[in-house]
Amino acid sequence: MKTPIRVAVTGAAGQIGYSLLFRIASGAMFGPDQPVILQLIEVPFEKALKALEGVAMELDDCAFPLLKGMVLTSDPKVGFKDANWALLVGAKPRGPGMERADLLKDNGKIFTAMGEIIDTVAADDARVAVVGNPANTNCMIAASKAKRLPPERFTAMVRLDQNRAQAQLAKKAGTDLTAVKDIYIYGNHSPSMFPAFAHATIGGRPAAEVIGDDAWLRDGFLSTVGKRGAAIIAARGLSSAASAANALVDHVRSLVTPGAVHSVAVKSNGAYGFDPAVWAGLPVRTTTPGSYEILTGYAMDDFAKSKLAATNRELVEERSFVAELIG
Ligand code: NAX
Repeated sequence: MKTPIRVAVTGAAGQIGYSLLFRIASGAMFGPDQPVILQLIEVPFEKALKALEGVAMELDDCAFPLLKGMVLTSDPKVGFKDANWALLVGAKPRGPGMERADLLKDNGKIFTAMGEIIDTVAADDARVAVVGNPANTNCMIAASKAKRLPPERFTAMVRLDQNRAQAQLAKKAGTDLTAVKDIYIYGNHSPSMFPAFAHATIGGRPAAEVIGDDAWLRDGFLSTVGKRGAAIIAARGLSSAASAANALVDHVRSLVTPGAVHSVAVKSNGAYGFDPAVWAGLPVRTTTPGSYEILTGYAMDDFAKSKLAATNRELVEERSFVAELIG
């Protein structure tokens, strides 16, 4: 039996948490032979902590053989202690009438503190995955506070966008989902993100050739994927949760699987013309478990370049709103 790994999850009593924790404890994230200890972090309010207790009771009731322990806490110093993975799901939601800049600043303060604490108390091999929005910028802020853990350990999730894009291409082409390959997300996790369809293939042929509808690819496809979160809120009355949790399982699973090629928001280091200091969705190949290289060889046409420039502008603007928190 392998040694259990410690997985810290913030926002554990929230919507995504409720779909996520059971998948982690079942082995879907780290594999069927990897025991886990869940370190569940919530805000210090009775309602949230009570709800967290209920979730923990249900986890007990699943009798997952891989679940070797749980820590329930509102103290991040306890929750992140010795964590091998820190999954940052909790964030302050945008309230009515709240400006985007204020949302960025409020979350910036939360992610500043988290970055500092993780850097101080987490395991030496700690990896961080940020889901809480605005995910790219929150991730950049947390990474900026780390002195011990290098920036490449901090990733943000754009996998939900990749999964959405793959599903839409399969639907349009009328093919099985597994026939769609090489669709990667560039830029921000926001409607400005760019799924680079020119590189996608369906059944081994260029997706554009199979679909034969360039206007749809440039317009309907991009807006459907970009506005999918809003469409789900309009239909369900709540934001995406099970699909977001599933995407985080995929994000981490791919990051611990050498050879996997997938979309992750990482420090761009200038790839594809992104500002070197922003965290941008990019195609990466996992090298060793938890480590990756950015794939820089995809050619971009003028249309793609204009989309990359637009999503980069948004990331740079987000960075400017939180400039005083970084560094
Ligand atoms: P919920 O509001 O259901 O749950 C969030 C939970 O986080 C709450 O229980 C809250 O008490 C807790 N929380 C807030 N601040 C915290 C802190 N500082 N420490 C610990 N816990 C804290 O939201 P949910 O639907 O679960 O969504 C969570 C986050 O994911 C949101 O920021 C949301 O915008 C973001 N999303 C990101 C996605 C992505 O692809 N990157 C997609 C789905 C989702 O919208």
